[in-house]
Amino acid sequence: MANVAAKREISSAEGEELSREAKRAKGDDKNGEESGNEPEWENILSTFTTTSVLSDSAREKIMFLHGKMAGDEAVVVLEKTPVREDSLAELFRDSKLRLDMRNDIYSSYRLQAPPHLNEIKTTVVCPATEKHVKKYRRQESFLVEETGDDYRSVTLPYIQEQSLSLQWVYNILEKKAEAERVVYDDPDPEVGFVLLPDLKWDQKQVDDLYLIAIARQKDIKSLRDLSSEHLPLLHNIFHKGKAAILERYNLPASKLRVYLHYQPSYYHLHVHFTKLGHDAPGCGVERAHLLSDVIQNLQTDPQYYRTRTLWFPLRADDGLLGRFKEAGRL
Ligand code: M7G
Repeated sequence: MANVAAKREISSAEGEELSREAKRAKGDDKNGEESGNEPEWENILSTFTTTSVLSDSAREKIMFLHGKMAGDEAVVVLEKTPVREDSLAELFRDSKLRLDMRNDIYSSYRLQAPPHLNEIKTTVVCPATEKHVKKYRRQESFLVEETGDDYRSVTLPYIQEQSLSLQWVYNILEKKAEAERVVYDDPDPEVGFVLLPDLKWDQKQVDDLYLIAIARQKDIKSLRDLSSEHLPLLHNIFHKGKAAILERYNLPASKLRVYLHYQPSYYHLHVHFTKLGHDAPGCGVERAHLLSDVIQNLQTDPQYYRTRTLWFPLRADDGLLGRFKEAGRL
């Protein structure tokens, strides 16, 4: 039967305490310092040499790098994490400040925080394929119009040849990886799914909550494969996913953006749960399809996503864009 795994200690106390608690998603045991169960420090990046900066943003404080690590191609993403409300007292007490300038009532400092309050979320893909490198390279995008026929004659053959490996998805479904991070697991082979924190979320605060629900059914590549026969699965993900997030993070459904990507990067059905107000990458109208709309559309027309024209952005160097051009569709 379905079960909520490793319930979080986000308190349901009232008032200020509640909002403070709700903002702080304490790390899983694996990440939590108080558990005394932290993984060992390691520096697999000591051998990383940068080939190029794929993209970066000073405002978002993120940098995507392509390079080599012990002879393998690698992509590394470095992202400064937000200041956490629950660490403010420690930050003010234990930091060092160096004055940069003072003028009248204004002053500016460089603050050196204790190292554990100044971490950089680091994502490593190694060995990385050319497709990974392209995924992170800053590129101009083009909006593509795909009819049901285009999907079958252009897109489907391309994704059957070219998709990114789904090994990480199968590892999650078979509990071979990230098992301790799972928030909710419904093992039913038809309507079941695994809900867990997305790779992009460091789980330090609920403000940028990002989870994914991965369907247990293995033969649904994307939105395009959905028909009314999948409604029980979609309802199950929608309702149980929201309930699990309320229970674990104290975040109600009215604060959640629940959607599928089209095109996704990984062709195994999964649903994104992000916090409303958090500008998650890929949550724009050109790529995100609200699960509630998907359900309604399938209720109205069982073959909706197999027949309708769908629009989506593709980067300039995406092979699929080339196929649309060759087919005279762009
Ligand atoms: P997508 O819509 O296929 O593509 O979503 P996108 O990456 O362009 O959004 C796949 C989602 O799975 C993304 O939000 C990824 O951050 C997330 N993801 C990818 N990988 C390889 C992992 C992983 O290994 N573990 C977890 N937990 N999430 C992942």
